Amino acid sequence: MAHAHHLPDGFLWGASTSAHQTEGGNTNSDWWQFEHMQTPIIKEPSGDACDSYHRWREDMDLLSELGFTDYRFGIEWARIEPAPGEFSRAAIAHYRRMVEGAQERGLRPLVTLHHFTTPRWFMERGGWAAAGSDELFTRYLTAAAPVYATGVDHVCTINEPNMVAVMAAVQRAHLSGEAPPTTGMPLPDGATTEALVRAHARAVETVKSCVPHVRTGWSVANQAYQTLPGAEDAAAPVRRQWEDVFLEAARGDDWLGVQSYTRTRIGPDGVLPVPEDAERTLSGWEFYPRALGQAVRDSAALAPGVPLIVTENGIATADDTRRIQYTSEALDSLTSAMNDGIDVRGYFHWSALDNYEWGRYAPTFGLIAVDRETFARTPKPSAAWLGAMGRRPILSPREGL
Ligand code: IFM
Repeated sequence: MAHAHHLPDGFLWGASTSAHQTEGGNTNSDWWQFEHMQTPIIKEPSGDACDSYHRWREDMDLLSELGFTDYRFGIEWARIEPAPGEFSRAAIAHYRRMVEGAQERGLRPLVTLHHFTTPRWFMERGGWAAAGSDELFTRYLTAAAPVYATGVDHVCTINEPNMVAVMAAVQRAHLSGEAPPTTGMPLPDGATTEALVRAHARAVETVKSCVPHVRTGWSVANQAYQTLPGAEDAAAPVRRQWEDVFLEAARGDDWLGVQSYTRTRIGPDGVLPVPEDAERTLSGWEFYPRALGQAVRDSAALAPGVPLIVTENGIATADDTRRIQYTSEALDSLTSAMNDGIDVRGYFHWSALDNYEWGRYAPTFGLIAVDRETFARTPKPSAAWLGAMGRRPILSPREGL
């Protein structure tokens, strides 16, 4: 039988957002450009998103009132460095105000430096795989150092590098006219993977040389792979290229971010589709909350001794009772893993707000609803339920999970 689990002192308890998905008007980014191309991936452009570039105070007020003690948000390279080597003091000051605003509200900021979007000029010169990309990234981080100089304990260098490398593979196929894979996603682009691993190592060095006390890490999109008997050969390259190489690159880091939503099953012919009878979420993924417990266990196995932080976990649904059910089961599996000795230091729900889900607004991941016309914010019951645990930091795993 599982026992009530007292969260360790200082356990981070928050919600997550990213710059591009919430700010609106991120016109100088590669994604804005992509959103205005003819591609079936894009159903609608991001437009004003949640207008959080202006309404971030309201977002933070709500999170703090709901009981959260931590907030993960991103800063936007495309705004901070609108042209190569040209830095915006106003954008840096904006993000500095956000850090101070979080502190004033009792929210500890976890700041993401790169979350899928880059300046247009960076993509036009070849993106991550082009020579010198790591140099450019570190130059941006040095210029942005005033943002995280004080009041920030945790910095995430790169969000989901494995998804960035997969998107690079998709883009390459698109440009060269190759047929997209019929099931699942392609393997990550190898050159992009190598460049990101290098960029992360250099970013860690740079951030620490600017602000030595900051704890650096990166956040990997964990797939909770389940290999069916006899499918080991098919699974090996997928697991290695999609996940293990990115987890191994976190060895020696201050922490490793775990982002988990669902599981991925692999059969002898490769990644299997979601079972016919399974409940699917609005993003099309299998409703499988216990993926989180597996995700932290798998991460700990590949990066032994590195403290873990769940930097994203959540569900796209229009039925908030399913969000509560999902999150409650996910937390049960997390606390079971912690009871088994897995070192987890925090949990951030994805997402604080209903936001731009990379091509469309329909998959709503938010604890807080956002009116698409007025931008009015309305916390859902799940927000009060989850936030309250921040004030009463005890999670009770139910039996049998
Ligand atoms: O919205 C994304 C986020 O930007 C990265 N992790 C997964 C989320 C849900 O798809």
